[in-house]
Amino acid sequence: MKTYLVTGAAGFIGSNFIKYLLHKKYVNEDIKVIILDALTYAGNLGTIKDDIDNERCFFVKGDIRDRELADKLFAENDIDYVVNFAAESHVDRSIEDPQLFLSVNILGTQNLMDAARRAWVTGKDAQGYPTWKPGKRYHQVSTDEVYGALGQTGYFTETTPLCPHSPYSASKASADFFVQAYRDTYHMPVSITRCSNNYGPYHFPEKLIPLIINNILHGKKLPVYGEGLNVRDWLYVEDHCKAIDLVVREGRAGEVYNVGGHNEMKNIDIVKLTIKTIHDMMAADKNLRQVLKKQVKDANGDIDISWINDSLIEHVADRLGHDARYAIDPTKIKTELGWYPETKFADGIVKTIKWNLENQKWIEEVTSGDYQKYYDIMY
Ligand code: NAD
Ligand code: TDX
Repeated sequence: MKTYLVTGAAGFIGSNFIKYLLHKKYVNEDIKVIILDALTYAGNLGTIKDDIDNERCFFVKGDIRDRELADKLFAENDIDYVVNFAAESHVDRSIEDPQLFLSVNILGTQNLMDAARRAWVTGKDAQGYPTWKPGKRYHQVSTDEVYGALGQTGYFTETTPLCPHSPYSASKASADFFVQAYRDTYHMPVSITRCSNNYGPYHFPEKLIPLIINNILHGKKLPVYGEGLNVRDWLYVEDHCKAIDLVVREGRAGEVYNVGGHNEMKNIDIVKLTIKTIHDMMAADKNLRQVLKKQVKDANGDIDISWINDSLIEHVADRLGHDARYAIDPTKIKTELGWYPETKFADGIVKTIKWNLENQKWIEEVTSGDYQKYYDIMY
């Protein structure tokens, strides 16, 4: 029996992670998952409501910065693994409100590690280092953005020096430094994964791919920052979840593992591909056109889709401090743990678009409220 404390599991990657654990990987095994999530604008209980059964999966609404709550969770449960997804995750928002990112991403991480430390330390060794209950692991879900930006060639490896540029990546890098400081100072059993850009189901439509899909459905312009030449390395979310699960269970304590699928693409190419894929899917299946919010009839009385083309693209002001290129070298996790990306981008993008078309209720839920207000300010 293993007990996970998974923070931020009402968000994009965390929700995919708990679904993977509960319904795909450990279906017949006795695991317990405790979710801790503050349900910010990015956390949606609807995403995980069917997973919370109060037998294997429990939900607690709360803030990772809350010391009393963290201690209570450790006191009431024999937690084996902490997997920390909870974070403010959007670079553009970090430019508007850096302090929130500092507070949640750094202090939250440190608070969780301290609670784990209070619960898991058993005594001291001869040198005065804490000794730890066996089999415990604190895992930090980090990002390739902590490494900064690459030129046209080269890859981030685990030994690339951290050189963050945005308030978001600075906060994530600081959190990583704290995790490594707890490893070195207290010999805490920790691990870190640094992953490239994820895409897939339950991706909040403020991020590039779901934003583009959502805007096309509404017949809105598609904002591309600058020339759209910045490169991101895209990985299907379930492949990231598998990597985290492997590292938590089988990865060496104290280590960093980079996660990425060697799938580098320019933003403009992602946007054009998304436009073409939606157009072609709707051309092949008239029923799919019903999902369009902007419905114009063509000469035959069918829903017109001829306007779904590259003319929707609008080049807008560039992001401040926009990192030119990210690219991950995943050799370490491949050779040590046998991980590899199972979903090819050509398949993953079709699955993702299909999921968005079929889950309009979810999109409507998350784009109301706070997100809508934010959207109005930004665009
Ligand atoms: P997300 O914004 O979709 O979800 C974040 C979740 O954290 C939400 O459910 C939110 O309610 C919760 N949360 C925020 N502040 C909290 C707080 N103070 N206390 C408790 N819960 C809080 O983010 P995501 O895209 O799923 O990213 C998850 C993690 O993975 C983040 O740490 C991010 O840095 C990292 N990451 C993301 C990507 C990516 O492409 N999205 C890539 C690499 C790493
Ligand atoms: O409207 C847009 N237009 C645009 O051109 C948006 C929202 C983005 N972009 C560009 C900026 C980036 O170069 O597209 C690229 C991807 O942008 P985001 O989806 O905002 O992702 P990014 O900034 O790369 O960060 C993501 O990947 C790494 C996640 O949000 C982070 O949490 C993760 O660490």
